Amino acid sequence: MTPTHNMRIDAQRLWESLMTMAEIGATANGGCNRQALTPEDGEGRALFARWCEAAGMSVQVDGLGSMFARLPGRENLPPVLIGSHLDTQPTGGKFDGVLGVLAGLEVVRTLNEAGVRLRRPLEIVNWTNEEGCRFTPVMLGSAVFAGVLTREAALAARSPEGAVLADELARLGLDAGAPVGGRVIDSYLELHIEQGPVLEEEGYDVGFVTGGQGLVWYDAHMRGCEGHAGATPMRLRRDALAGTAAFIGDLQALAGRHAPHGVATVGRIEVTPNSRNVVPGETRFTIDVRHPDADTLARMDFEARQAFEQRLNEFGLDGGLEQTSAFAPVAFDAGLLEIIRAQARTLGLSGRDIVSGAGHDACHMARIAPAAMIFTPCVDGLSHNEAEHIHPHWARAGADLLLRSVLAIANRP
Ligand code: HGY
Ligand code: MN
Ligand code: MN
Repeated sequence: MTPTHNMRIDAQRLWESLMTMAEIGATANGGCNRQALTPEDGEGRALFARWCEAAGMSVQVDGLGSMFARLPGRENLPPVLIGSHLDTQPTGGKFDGVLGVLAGLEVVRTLNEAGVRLRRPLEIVNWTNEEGCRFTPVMLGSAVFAGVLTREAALAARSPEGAVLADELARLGLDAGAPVGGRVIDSYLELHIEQGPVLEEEGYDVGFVTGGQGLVWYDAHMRGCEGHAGATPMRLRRDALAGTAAFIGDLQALAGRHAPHGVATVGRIEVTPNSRNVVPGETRFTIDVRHPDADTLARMDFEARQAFEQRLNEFGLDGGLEQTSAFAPVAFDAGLLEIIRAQARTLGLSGRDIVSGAGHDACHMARIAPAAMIFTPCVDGLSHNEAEHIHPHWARAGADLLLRSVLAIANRP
């Protein structure tokens, strides 16, 4: 048996697995479109399951379709979970989420080759609907597992096209009746690309993620009066899109007032009737506001709502804001982070503490067990973009650190 203190993953095999998975839902511009519970997601899930079974793991699927590939331990103790997600944005990249799931598989493949049996069982997780773009809320599978969201609310979630999550599970042959969560886990680790510019700009191999920022999502609509684009004088208009555009400007100013960490985004907008010579009567749009400090996030929530009401009045509109996702900033486990930093030192990897700008399943898991994350840099900090890219040596460094951290954590007394 290989001594564990100098074990490393097989970087070529990991890269090949990443590229094979990226072929599923591949887009013309080099990205991936495997939105949650679509046929493409189903294909990716099936491939992952085949790989896990070939590596000697048994795969369980919970009532929301989250997958748990289990490697038994020497002792029947609560398992260490390592995972992330295989679902992507519609114009997503090859690595967001996928790196964490397939690096977990690579850890098991490496342990098997070395004949190493961990003290605690290990489970690799593929969480359902992490992205939140097809179904809201974001990080839905881990939210129900962690008791942050009810199973009923999750099963009833509807996509913008009207698909219901429960029906999409059934269509993929997944059993919505299977249990979700409610079991003791030892700890949770997630490897993920940073999705921002810091680690690459500062030249670090890895990031020790100390926490995740808080987030509030809203669905908003503004309603005015459709009219003739030529004959309707400006003074008589109730233009829903003009009001929305002014509010979007307010959100930019809101983030600026709470710089450098405050962010605000309108990512999706529908205009009715969306005709070039009709004054828009209605808009429906999404809002995403985030900050690492809870009080500041609450302040941003208040200011956003205030600006929304002011613009409704100013443009003679009615409308509303419905909060659809919200979670507070979260701190990851100091003990796990110390183990990860120590393992990075033995691997000779340079790293720094960093707070995650993106939300991750680890943010929910931290509410029920010690959790921590490892980041790799990504090229130009780009993610949620088909050009998302990491260098193979970054994938190697992150996966090596995940392996060594798993060995230390799963075998600790
Ligand atoms: O929105 C997020 O932070 C994550 O990418 N789902
Ligand atoms: Mn992700
Ligand atoms: Mn993402």
